[in-house]
Amino acid sequence: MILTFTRRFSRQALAKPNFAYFLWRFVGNGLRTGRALLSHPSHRDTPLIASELTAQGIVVGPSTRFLTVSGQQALGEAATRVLETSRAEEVQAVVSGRVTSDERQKEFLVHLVSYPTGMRVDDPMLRVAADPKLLEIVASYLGLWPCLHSVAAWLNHPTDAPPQISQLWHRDPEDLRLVKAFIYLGDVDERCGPFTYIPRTHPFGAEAATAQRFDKKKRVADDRMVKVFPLESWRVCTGPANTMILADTVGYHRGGKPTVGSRVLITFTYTSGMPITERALALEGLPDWISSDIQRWALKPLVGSPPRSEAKPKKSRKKKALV
Ligand SMILES: O=C(O)CCC(=O)C(=O)O
Repeated sequence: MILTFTRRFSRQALAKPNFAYFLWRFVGNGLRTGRALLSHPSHRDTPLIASELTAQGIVVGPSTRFLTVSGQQALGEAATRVLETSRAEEVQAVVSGRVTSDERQKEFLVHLVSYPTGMRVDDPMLRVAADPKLLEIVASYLGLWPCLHSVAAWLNHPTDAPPQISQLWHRDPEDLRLVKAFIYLGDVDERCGPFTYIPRTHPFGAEAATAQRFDKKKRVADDRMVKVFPLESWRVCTGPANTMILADTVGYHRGGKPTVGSRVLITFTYTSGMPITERALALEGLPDWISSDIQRWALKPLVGSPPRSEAKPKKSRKKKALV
């Protein structure tokens, strides 16, 4: 029932809280909101990071700023595996153009991981995604304990085609407010297709109302966007390996269009317990390494089928990795 209200606002950044938002936050996600309101941050810099995310819609820094020590160790393991996959013959054949990508839509992207039968609980990517500090930051921004929605690893490579799909400015549809994390596994400069964001165009951001003029179109090209938001206001997220970006991607953003070299990254999406689109991820069980309630709440809905109180989601296409 609540989804009937929230779905109407998918891919829109609310400038002010409305009825659908209150229903979503305090009824649909009432328990998650209560847990967030009653918990105190265990990491000293969480409030500062969350307030930057609240004001700008984006925060960028080295992964050490957002992850606990064990999360950083898990990231090291995950990065080794993903980078190894990115060097596999099948992947390089797509990058060099010898073979066409089996990704029907995004020909500029190779999926490096997939979980058709569910993600293994000992997967290091899951440990990073469920890192307690990262979850605490996301919870502090959303004002509710989040749920992990998706996990992916991509290799973006140059193509001859003009910018398309996620390479054009857009808003994401998964929830009324959400957080996406991107972790670069290699250095990313202007030529590798950095993630780019227009600060303050996220829900309740200072530019949310101004940016609504683009909302009739699903995708917007640079030449239109620049007329309202000048180049200097764009946040172009270049950075060395291990640069981590947290962004509410309901705010306007666009993805990499590499011109030289490729970009390898890991990405996670966090939503409320009542997302608008279907979770693309299932877990074989609840990991035994979980040490806190916030982790349990982030992962439990992914085990088996979603509980009734959680989303009754819209269909989304499952991604298939090449290797
Ligand atoms: O490729 C990127 O940098 C961003 C991808 C994107 O637009 C998205 O995840 O919504």
